[in-house]
Amino acid sequence: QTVDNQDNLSLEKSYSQKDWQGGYESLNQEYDYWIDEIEGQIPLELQGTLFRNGPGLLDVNGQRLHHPFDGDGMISRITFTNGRAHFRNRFVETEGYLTEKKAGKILYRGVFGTQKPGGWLANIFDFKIKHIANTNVIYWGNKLLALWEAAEPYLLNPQTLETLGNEYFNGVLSTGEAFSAHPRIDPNAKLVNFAIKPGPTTTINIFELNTNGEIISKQNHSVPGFCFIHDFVITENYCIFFQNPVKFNPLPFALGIASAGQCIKVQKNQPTKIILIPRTNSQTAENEVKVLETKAGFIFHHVNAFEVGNEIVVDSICYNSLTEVEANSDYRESKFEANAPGQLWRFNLHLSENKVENQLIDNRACEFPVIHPNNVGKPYRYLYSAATHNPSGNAPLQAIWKVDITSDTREIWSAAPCGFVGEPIFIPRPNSEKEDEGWVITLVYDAEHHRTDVVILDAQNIQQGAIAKLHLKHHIPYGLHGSFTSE
Ligand code: 3ON
Ligand code: FE
Repeated sequence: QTVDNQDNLSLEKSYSQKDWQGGYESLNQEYDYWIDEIEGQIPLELQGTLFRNGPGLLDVNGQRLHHPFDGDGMISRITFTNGRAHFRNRFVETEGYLTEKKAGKILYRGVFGTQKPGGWLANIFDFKIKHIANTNVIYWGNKLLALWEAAEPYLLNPQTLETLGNEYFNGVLSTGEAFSAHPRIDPNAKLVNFAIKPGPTTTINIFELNTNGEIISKQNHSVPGFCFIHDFVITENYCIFFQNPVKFNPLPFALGIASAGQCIKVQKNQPTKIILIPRTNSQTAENEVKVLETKAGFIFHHVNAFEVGNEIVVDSICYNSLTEVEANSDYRESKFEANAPGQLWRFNLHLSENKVENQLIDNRACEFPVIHPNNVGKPYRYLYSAATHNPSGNAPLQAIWKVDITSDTREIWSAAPCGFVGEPIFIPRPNSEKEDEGWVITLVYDAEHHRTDVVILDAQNIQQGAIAKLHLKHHIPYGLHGSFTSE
């Protein structure tokens, strides 16, 4: 299914490119202050800390990075306490961040197109990629960890956000070994994560961690072919991976012409392989890896998965094609309308028949889906995501969208035309009973004031708009993922 272009023509553009671009300016300063400009009221019951990660720098001393995903990780922390909120941000001090800062120039190649200045000659046969820590941040087992899918986590001090070094979980992880940026937290008090070691055959590692932050199991699996797998889902018995149909030609990377990420091409007519790996505690009779096939385009993020008898349901955000990071282009000039939108799909995996059915749930472009933490890996009713203002076509994320799967209804709050939203986080109200009883919090870049707001919505009434809007003293560049902890 594709978006109806006729439809788009009749919809008014909800943003200006220039406004959107403002959110991709670097933030060079590290702040530490109580937020004093607040519209509305922070609910007294909302207690805890929101951590966010994302590229804080889009340039090194004026040399622009080729793509935001190559930007150094910066942690933002908002702590809610007794109706007040405190802000702090700090860069993850990876080796690459520190040495480039000192040198005042780009010294490393990035995964998404950033090259050392000087053309291919300056990059040829340099296989060293800059390790950054810009994709997610979690607080688990009393450890604050900044995550990036191609390397080991960075351990941070939760009070000061100071970088303490890499985390190896008592030596279970080895130097340079990956730990993905998309752990799933099983409501049964376990954190499940994976790691991809790509090659002609790819290794998928699966880790389960207890609440002390110790790795209690580590599995290795080999799958044929190259993998670019950014996210996964869990159910009671399985870890589920969608192996996007891609091929990797390392030659342009070796020759210094292109980055590793630019050498990944989607094979449009090839199927997506769905790999189901039993969890260590799996109760199923046949404890074997299953592989199903479907057509799914390209997937970065999944919403959730759950088992219903012999069937597994997986909800995901699918793109018809992967937007390529071209060599001589400026991502800030990116024509949204020309790129495939991410859309919400449901996959029904019929395990006994080895059959997959898929169905588009809604036309609206969306990203960064989230659900109630108690429903991870289980049947669920509500999801929240960032979405476009308009119901079809592709555009920047300007709205927070709630989808009620059971009643097939939606609610939306839009920050258009000058607001641009990030990933929503759902926070259950203490002692709540209903699945949507709680708050949805997101960072909204306000182009009119070139600053970012922390927006708190009532999850049961998204449409009514912010119950509190906290104006920061500065902007935060568009981020990736984060998490909330009430500890
Ligand atoms: O070939 C291997 C495959 C692989 C997985 C080797 C590799 C090192 C190139 C590699 C590494 C991949 C990495 C480091 C991926 C990092 C991804 C990242 C930082 C972010 C991904 C974000 C995804 C989405 C969908 C974001 C969307 C954002 C918006 C719509 C709003 O701006
Ligand atoms: Fe992600």
